[in-house]
Amino acid sequence: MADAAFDLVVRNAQVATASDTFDCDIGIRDGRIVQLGQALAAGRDEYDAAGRVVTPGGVDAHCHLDQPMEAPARMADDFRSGSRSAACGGTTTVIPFAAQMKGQSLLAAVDDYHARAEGRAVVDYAFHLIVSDPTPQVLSTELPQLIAQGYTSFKVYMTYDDMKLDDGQILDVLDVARTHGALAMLHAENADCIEWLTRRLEAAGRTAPRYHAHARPMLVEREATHRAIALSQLVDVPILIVHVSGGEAVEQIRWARSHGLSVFAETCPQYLFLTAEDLGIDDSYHGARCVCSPPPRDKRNQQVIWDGLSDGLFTIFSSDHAPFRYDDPQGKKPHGEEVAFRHIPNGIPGLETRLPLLYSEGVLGGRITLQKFVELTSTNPAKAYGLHPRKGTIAIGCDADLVVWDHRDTVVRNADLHHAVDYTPYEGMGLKAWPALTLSRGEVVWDGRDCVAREGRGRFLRCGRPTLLPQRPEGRP
Ligand code: DUC
Ligand code: ZN
Ligand code: ZN
Repeated sequence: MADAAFDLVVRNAQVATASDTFDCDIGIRDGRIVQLGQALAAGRDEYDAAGRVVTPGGVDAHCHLDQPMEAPARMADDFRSGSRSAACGGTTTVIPFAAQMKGQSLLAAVDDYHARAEGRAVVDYAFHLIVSDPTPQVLSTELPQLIAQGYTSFKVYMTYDDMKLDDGQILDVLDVARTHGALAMLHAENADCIEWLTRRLEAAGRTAPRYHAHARPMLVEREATHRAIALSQLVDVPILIVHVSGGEAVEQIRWARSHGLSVFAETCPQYLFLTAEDLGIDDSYHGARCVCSPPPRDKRNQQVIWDGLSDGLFTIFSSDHAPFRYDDPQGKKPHGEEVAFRHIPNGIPGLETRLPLLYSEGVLGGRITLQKFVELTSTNPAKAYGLHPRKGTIAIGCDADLVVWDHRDTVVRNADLHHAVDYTPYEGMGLKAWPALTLSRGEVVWDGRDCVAREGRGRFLRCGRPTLLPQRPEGRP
């Protein structure tokens, strides 16, 4: 059909956005949504969604892909396998981290990360920065330059020896965020408390994976969350606390909100579906699979996280996909050894399962509305990182990034996933839905059976200013 009005029409969709649900056909041309309505004209291609729920493609605003690591650790997923896995789970935009090593220029870190992504990604991607060495050159020149070029968010660590900043350094980078309109993401755990506890556990011979959770109790997250809030208040700049794991951190954030502070929060599937027991109830090494930071807590804390998702405490739901193979000398068994918990690479895979888990257990489980699901997984991350409205919604003019949902019983099996990790923490879990189709800029990237995307088709996205808050008029301090 040479002169069809549309390249593709998705018919009979039950469209869900962060605010509405409506039945319509979706007309797509040149990768964008160009018409929404009933009985649209024929397209060159047609897909009958047959009354199925259609949501905007997911925006996974916290994932780690091919991030340079200290040997022997190596991330299992590069931009190819990671973005394929994303597409198959309904995610059409990923925002991993260009990480500065101490002593390295931030510009060099970004150049290196582009080289890792180019020609490999199958869905669109933007970069956050990780600032681990805020030298005068970085603060005065590199960071402002990168923010202006579309890298408008950066992560700051309060723990991890190779990444952490002290309070004075955090104040310095928050000040840059304020001046240049960037969003700072904070990893809030108290490094000195963790080190002190780790040494005591080691002295007592308690080095099995499960002790990772003992070394990072809720208290160390609560204290750092409080401190991060205070630092942002001092500078008068919004912040986003990433991967919030439980009640005591949530209480700090509620306190900040009740005092009118712009403190945003993100949580992740592991804090809804895993507990510290998944790190082991005895000294076996299997629990290394679920070693991540902050660690999963308990059932009571899971409920606090669910409550925060439904009542607006959380703004963003991300995977924190940090892919390390279990049975691998570059993964959870460094040099092939079962090591003390301090040496186990932190992180679990979750790019592909993020949306199906929350859709099944949250929306179909009656815990959150469909609108809230879209808001948390797509619209808000797109707004927070300046990608909205191109990404994160279904409206005329947006990129045609769409997920058609199939409501069917399925069981999570790592063998069915597309990442390069040799396990999923959710193996055997029964779900009620999975994407039947994922479109990225109008192209099918997941057809319900296979990833059919061409390697390298994913485009780099320059981020604008965060639009979660009313914008200050230009030039006003
Ligand atoms: N914790 C992080 O801070 N990043 C990656 C994975 C993890 O567990
Ligand atoms: Zn982190
Ligand atoms: Zn992370």
